[in-house]
Amino acid sequence: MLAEEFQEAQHVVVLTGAGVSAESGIPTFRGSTDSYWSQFDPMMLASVEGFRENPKLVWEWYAMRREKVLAAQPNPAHFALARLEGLVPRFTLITQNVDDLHERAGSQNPLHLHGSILVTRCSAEGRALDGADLLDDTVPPRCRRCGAYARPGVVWFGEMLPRDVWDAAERAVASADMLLIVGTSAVVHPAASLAASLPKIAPLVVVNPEETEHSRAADYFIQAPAGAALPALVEAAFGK
Ligand code: BV8
Repeated sequence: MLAEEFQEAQHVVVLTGAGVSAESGIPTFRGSTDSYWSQFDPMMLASVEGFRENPKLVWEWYAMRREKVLAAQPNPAHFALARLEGLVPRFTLITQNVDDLHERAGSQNPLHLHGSILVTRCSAEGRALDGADLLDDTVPPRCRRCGAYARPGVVWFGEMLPRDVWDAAERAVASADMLLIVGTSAVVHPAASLAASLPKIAPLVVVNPEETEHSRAADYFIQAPAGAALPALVEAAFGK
């Protein structure tokens, strides 16, 4: 049974997507409810071309999303994963999310495949910029050193993932004896293909209210919201 497999697992790896933050009130990537912004295609807004074509619109979309992240609180799903980390011999959290709710729930150094919405970078130099580095007489603000627009520190469609983070994520899944995939539609690559690195003997557990490519291949599919399913899983396996 799943609870026993959790108790015996030596290295549990978890991959999360926007669904784990849904119960914190952060719209999922494809499920945005916000009227004004739903007129735009997130695939366009979250792309290099989108920023090049309309830097002001893209900057304002991220500013709106950043406000939602700062106003949000971690939910029971985030807290359950933070508890699980201290209950298994080895634990690796990989997230596609650009929010910091895993960290605020107590997870130690999650691997952010797609960067962070809370980081601002120079669009030319790539370096992180803080307030003192910005000329804010334009929208987006500009890098004080080179004059290029500032951009969010996320990985856009058409951009490479940070090599070191991706390699660490692949190595973790390849050495896992259980992979838990929570709250992702499994359509974004290469994140979605991480599951293929899981050793055949290791169970794949998927938590999602909807079916996905991953759930169809799962050994255990828990069709429920993460905020309910994850605390129940940790309680059943460890009584915590
Ligand atoms: C790259 C940061 C090399 C920005 C994001 C191979 C095959 C096909 C396509 C490609 C491929 N390789 C590359 C591509 C192109 C592209 C891609 O994948 N396109 C797809 C969409 C067709 N990938 C890339 O460009 C990647 N780069 O591969 O580099 C390269 C370089 C140049 C040229 C070619 C290749 C870069 C991808 C990174 C994009 N950046 N985020 C930002 O956030 O603004 S991805 C974005 O989508 C978010 O990070 C989000 O997390 C992520 C994935 O979406 P999900 O997390 O799954 O969210 P979604 O809304 O889709 O689903 C939510 C799920 O939660 C649902 O299933 C829902 O049922 C569930 N849910 C809802 N409520 C709950 C819940 N679950 C649990 N509990 C709940 N309560």
